[in-house]
Amino acid sequence: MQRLNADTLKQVSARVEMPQYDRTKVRAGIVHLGIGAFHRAHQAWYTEQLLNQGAADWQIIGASLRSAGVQQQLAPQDGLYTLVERGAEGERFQVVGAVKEVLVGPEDPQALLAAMAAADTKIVSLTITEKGYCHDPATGNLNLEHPDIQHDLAQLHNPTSAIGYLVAALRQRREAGVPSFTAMSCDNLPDNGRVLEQVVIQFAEQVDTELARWIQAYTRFPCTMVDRIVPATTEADRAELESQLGLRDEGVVLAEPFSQWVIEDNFAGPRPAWEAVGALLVKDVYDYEVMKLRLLNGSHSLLAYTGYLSGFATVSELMTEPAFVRLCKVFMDREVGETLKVPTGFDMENYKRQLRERFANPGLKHRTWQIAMDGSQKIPQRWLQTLREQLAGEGHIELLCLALAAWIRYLTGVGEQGQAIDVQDPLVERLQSLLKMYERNAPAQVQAVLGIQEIFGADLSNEPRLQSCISDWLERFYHQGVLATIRAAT
Ligand code: NAI
Ligand code: CS2
Repeated sequence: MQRLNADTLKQVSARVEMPQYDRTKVRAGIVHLGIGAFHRAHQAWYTEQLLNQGAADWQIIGASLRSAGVQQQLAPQDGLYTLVERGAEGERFQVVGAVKEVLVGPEDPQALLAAMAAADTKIVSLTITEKGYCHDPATGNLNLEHPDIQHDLAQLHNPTSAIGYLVAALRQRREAGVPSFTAMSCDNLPDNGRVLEQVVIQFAEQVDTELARWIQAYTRFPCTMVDRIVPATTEADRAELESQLGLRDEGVVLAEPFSQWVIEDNFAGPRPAWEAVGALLVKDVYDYEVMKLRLLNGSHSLLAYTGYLSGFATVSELMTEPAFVRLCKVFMDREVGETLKVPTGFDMENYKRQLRERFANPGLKHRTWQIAMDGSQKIPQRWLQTLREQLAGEGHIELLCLALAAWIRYLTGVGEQGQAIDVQDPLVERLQSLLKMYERNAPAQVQAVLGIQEIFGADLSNEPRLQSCISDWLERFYHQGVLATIRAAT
């Protein structure tokens, strides 16, 4: 089967939307670190619409700081890939041309630094996952013990972390008299722009305090709230698209029809007019971020651990089980809803109902295992802030404790039929050795995990109400199983 590329583009079936501009006549003004599935279905998609409207300065140079996988997918396709939107009403196909090329940091760090230091590059955006910020999730401070940070402080000319790349590129720009750029985090972190600014400045202070001052003065770190459910693409997805497209596309990404992007209007220089294609430019992103991280991502993680342990491989599958729909609704309405400030005129009930419909979208096979990844980096912003506010207000914590018990049960790495669970987490060794020490002793396991202050901070580590509530759920999971427990509790 022929491969999608600039030459075969004209063979693609008519029902596929195409780039409406001459890709040889547009320039790259954005470098994106972490060119995974989400970037290609979200930021690149918004930018594609702008290019289709005639914008000429905003093509994207994508970069991976980890593997050459996406470069190997897109380079033979001249950067082209298909975005497939799947919803309950059907699907839509669009070939996206916004990605000019993909660089691989580990293979050629100087090429990537040159692209980031180029005067045409006005924006460096990031989707590097929560763990890519090398920070302490509880405080937001740069983790100076992190091996990538240790490496980059010693060899800044040859960085490995995104933080190292940003500081090295900014140093080159300063030395060359090139104005600074805007560093825009598009990851699911609260105050993501502030977190990025803090770790970049703290890193630069270790290298050169004058450079740190320059970055503070001239670089901008806008916060963003990003939202579109984009599962990892499977081989089955690629094979299915091949028959629909009539061409092989290794870089295809799948997403739900829904998309939202709220951006703090805080840029160092020129920027794309993303507001012309549906993004929201605002003074303050905080309320949008909190609502999305606590309601959508908080529920996603709750359903991922309880669903996976109950034998459900995907979110749409588990949303066919009434007990999970009830669990999700009560969690949203009570545990989370009670802590949210509702923007004036915002229909919160509709937003929550729409979230449950999005979870139930039969067009997407979003694996519970994928969402369950990196819990130690996700849980602080998805559950723990809500928990702190509920504890302070003597409010409801039951289902937040159920969620934490499910996470701990998942971390043991042994499923309810004794099958091994492939737990992916930067702290997996530490977490599993603690749990192994107190095998199936729920109170001791809970106390040990709560004791990890990088995750739980000093306050939650010593919170007695938490200890007993989480242990009760974990006991029930060990004795009755997760699904039976949830059916009985909801
Ligand atoms: P992905 O697995 O397709 O891509 C992850 C990207 O991050 C890859 O380019 C990888 O090389 C890079 N990466 C991973 N660890 C890194 C590290 N330590 N340092 C630097 N780069 C690193 O995942 P996907 O779907 O693109 O998601 C990425 C992030 O986007 C998520 O963690 C989340 O913050 C955000 N996001 C994802 C959504 C989704 O539904 N997939 C929706 C909203 C936000
Ligand atoms: C998911 C998110 O994998 C995960 O952690 O909860 O990627 C989720 O799909 C997005 O935030 C939706 O916008």
